[in-house]
Amino acid sequence: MNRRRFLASVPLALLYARAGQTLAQMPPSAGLRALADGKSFRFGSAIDAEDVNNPIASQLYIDNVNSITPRNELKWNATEKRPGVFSFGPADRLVAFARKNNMRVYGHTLVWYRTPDWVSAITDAETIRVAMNRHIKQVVTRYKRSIDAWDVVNEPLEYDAPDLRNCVFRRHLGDDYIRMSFDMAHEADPDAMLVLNETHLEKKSDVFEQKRARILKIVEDLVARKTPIGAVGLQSHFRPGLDRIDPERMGRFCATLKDMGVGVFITELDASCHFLNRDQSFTPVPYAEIFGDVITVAAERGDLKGATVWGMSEKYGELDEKDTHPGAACTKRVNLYDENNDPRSSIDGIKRAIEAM
Ligand code: 9MR
Repeated sequence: MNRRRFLASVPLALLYARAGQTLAQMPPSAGLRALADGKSFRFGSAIDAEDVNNPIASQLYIDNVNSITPRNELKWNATEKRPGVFSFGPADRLVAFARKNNMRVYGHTLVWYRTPDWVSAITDAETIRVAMNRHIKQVVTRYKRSIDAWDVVNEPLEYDAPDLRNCVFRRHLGDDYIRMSFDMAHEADPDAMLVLNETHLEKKSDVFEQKRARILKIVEDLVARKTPIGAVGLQSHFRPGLDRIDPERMGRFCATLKDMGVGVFITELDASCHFLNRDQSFTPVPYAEIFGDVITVAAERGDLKGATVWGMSEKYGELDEKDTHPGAACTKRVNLYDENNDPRSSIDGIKRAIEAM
């Protein structure tokens, strides 16, 4: 019996006992997965390579999601640190975990301004085009049978402005680098759903409305040129105390995409708390609302292809930027389970959103 079969045969309670935790700390056994499967809804989480070696962390994924997104393992920085030298070990382990547990895998990400130094040092169009093509072809082809959706271009716009980023790809190939990336990915896997992933598209503010308008223009151009874009990714990293969802304008955005035959995907849903104390008059909305509302609006107004949270448990999760924000209300980004692996109300919000589908 291999380790996985052995672990699968051990009741969860026993795993907790073995890991020195009390039964009271166990998450509820009926996680979100059964609900999502029942609704044929793709519900996922970002995962780190080390999570699959930890029986408690991995059980949280098994209980809750039918899709995983490797958080960092498929980024250019991880897969092709040196030109033409590819390494896939950690990504392969996550894909194997998904296969064993009958989960889908969402690929993040092919073309992003955060590249290895050798890529950003490229100085001409032909060299960057060849590097892009080799990278996309190699990575997408390798996972053709195991990854069915890709963030092809990630964060093409400035964080707080509606302008295209001056990344190395755009510097040498012009705005057309976006279309080229999608065409290259489609050539490598014609069946994959190809996604344009961006920040702040779900939030209130005039600048973010301008970002929505800019993304719509890009998608319109892609569709007009018959470039195969399946969805726009709404990252949905919420900063309670600073920003909140704009149901009306986000809804209109999702509906406009739907009219063009393009879906939406909630790709990186989580909350941070370093802004909580910034606005004393701000009443933070409960996490159930933050996590639930964005899925509900996308499902009601757009063609929602799935939703992914950017981490399952704060116990194994990423540090928030507390150090740079004195007085921050917490140290970890808010996920579905807290630092003791106790469920948060974010789970209830997601549950309600999926139940209503
Ligand atoms: O959560 C990711 C963190 O572990 C990485 O260090 C960082 C840089 O690669 O990226 C984080 O994930 C980001 C994602 O790739 C793109 N959207 C914003 C995410 C959160 O910062």
